[in-house]
Amino acid sequence: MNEPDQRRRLLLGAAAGAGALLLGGCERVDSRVEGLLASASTLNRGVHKLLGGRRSMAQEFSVADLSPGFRGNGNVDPGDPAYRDLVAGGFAAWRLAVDGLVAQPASLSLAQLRLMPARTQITRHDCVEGWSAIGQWTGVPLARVLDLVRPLPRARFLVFHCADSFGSGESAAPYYESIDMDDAYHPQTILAYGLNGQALPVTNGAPLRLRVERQLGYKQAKYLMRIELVESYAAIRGGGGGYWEDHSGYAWYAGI
Ligand SMILES: Nc1nc2c(c(=O)[nH]1)N[C@H]1C(S)=C(S)[C@@H](COP(=O)(O)O)O[C@H]1N2
Ligand SMILES: [Mo]
Repeated sequence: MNEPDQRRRLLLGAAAGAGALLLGGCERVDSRVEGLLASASTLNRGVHKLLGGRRSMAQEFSVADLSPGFRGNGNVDPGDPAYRDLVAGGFAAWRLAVDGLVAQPASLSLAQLRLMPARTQITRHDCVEGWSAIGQWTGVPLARVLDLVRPLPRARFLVFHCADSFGSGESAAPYYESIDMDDAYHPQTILAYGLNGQALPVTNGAPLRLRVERQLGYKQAKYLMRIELVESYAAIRGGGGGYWEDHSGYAWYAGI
């Protein structure tokens, strides 16, 4: 039996188990099953697993398919003072912190990231606001960074903390996002420092942004400052696992 078949069988088995619990009456529905059924994004994630598997690859394109330009969306020129200082210094002082549930926390400069194995991929970005663009991204596979920091067995999610925020003063809410380990180790999940053969521009998230190619635009966190490995994101900010999840009820798992 090949691997997707095995996964499918496991999942169908789990679904049958859940059904049996439901038939047994409400008092017997265990809370894990309730949580699963309550969450559309969990269902979406389950469906993704079922259809071809989470390890399937997003479509890649050729240079001929590239959009003439890659538009920016959301924050495109963050005014946050700490970020302005980094821009002014040509990002020489920028570091990516990787910490939380890891054996070996790291603080990585752009030069260090550029020395690591690189991957270039041409993919389509789909924004829920109704536009798409095809761009060529270059960066270090997130899996290689995880190899350096060695996640602890308890780590289940990666939270990406960004330099930019929406709103100002007291009500300023930083952008952030999160993904699970399946996506973190996926070969097309990269920390990109290049777009269309150039250094990643400020518009698109300089100096480093996430590309997690099987999910929608809002998961592609720009202006990365810190990756925190956690067991749960429930206690972080609004608890939804991301800025738009917290503020507009977007699905946590935005599979495409
Ligand atoms: N830090 C940060 N990341 C972000 C956003 C943002 O405003 N801030 N916007 C998101 C949304 S909704 C989209 S569609 C893409 C846009 O990426 P682009 O500016 O490169 O087009 O980034 C996502 N990541
Ligand atoms: Mo978006």
